[in-house]
Amino acid sequence: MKTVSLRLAIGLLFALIGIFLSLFANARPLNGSAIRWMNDVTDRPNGPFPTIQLQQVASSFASPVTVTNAGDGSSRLFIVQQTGEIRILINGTVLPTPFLDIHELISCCGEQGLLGLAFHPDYGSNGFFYVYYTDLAGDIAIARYTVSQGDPNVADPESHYPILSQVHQPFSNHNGGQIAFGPDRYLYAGLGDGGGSGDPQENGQNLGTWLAKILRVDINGDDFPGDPTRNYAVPPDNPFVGIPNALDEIWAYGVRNPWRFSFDRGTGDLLIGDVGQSSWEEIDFQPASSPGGENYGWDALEGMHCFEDVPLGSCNDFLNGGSTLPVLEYSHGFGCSVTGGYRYRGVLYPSLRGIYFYADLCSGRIWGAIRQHGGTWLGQQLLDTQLTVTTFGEDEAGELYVADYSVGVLYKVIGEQPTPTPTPTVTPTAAPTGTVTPSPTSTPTATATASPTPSPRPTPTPRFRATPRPRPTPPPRPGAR
Ligand SMILES: [Ca+2]
Ligand SMILES: [Ca+2]
Ligand SMILES: [Ca+2]
Repeated sequence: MKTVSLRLAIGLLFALIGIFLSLFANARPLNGSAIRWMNDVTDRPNGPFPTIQLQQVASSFASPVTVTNAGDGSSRLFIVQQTGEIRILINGTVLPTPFLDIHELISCCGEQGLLGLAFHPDYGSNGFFYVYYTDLAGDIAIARYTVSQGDPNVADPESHYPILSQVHQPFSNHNGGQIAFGPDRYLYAGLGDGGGSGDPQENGQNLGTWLAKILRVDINGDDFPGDPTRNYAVPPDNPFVGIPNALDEIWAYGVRNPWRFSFDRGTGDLLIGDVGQSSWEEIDFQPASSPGGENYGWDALEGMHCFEDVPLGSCNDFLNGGSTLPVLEYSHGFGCSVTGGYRYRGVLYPSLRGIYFYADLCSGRIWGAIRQHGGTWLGQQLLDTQLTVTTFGEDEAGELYVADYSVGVLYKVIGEQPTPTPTPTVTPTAAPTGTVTPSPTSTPTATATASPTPSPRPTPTPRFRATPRPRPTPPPRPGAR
């Protein structure tokens, strides 16, 4: 009898340890800091691709170009309007007063305007956030603002503090526009090649300019006390620090117009949607372990194809190890301008986990991509919409959103509902009385939502299919010519 009790006790102990471990394994970081990195996320296994739907969550935005969250546990979404305002969506309601309105400071629109927004990783305590815009002269500016003292839903308009100003933009197109904090808490900014067509100034391969680059700066310092247009420090491990004729702020180069990029909140990897010229759109991948310095090939290459072979024959070097080729590309038979998105790390739709979402601005097609074992990526069209997708966005929990530029509607990306886990049946132990205990939980009914998407086809990246679909081209095409 004593042995049995001991075995029971040991068994119980192991069961408790098991329950504790499983709880721990399933624990997700809570809201409250802007960036949550989970290094234990493994790559999603091969397929199958999920079906998705879009669910409208808000409307009446004017030209939305960025959607993000503050990471402060407030569950708010911040929607950037190209015209210069940041709107707040909370509990399904768009607040009437903008969080910030800087329309008087910006040039707009076309490819110009207020283009990017990122919250400081410690926003909850310091109230700092950063905006990326084209100034009245059409040049690139990144500035910091601070939330107001009295109202968490209104920023202090007087708190303008330049981070990087007056970056000369020779043409009105290819202004880049994405800013985001990386897992290293540095601020990354994507700048276009300066515009025009075919990179006329050859900025892509020129390390002496910030144009056509991903920059990486430390916004918590100022290495240039005598320069009011530069208020940041250079991370000492930036790849070109100490290299002659190369600017210290450069993290990666050879991009044409990296309109939207994102860090995978699961792995810290960087995924860049780089808008092509007239034939190929691409997604570039940089692992979190990268020390930086990647050359993404523009303008020798457009996607995985020769673009400007100068000097003659040099293009082959770019194709054969001399540059970092995209992991995904598609031809202009499927659109005209890629909108890079996010890798889904939310909780509501397990079928979407690990899928990288991206879209085309002109065709409205939305793709999902899976990173396969070995590191290659497989893309699959998930929806063919009539939307003008300027941006994706993540809320604090990692759920994904898509903005339609033309009519100003925000949608949530919806996956298949997970099958409800049946409630474990508790076997009643010899009920002493005859009372009937009602079942504690009635199993929720799974609402089977009919998906309008065609069933997933095992087609590889869309570059192999070419069925152009005529559709009026809406503005702004981030990098049309
Ligand atoms: Ca050129
Ligand atoms: Ca300074
Ligand atoms: Ca490229």
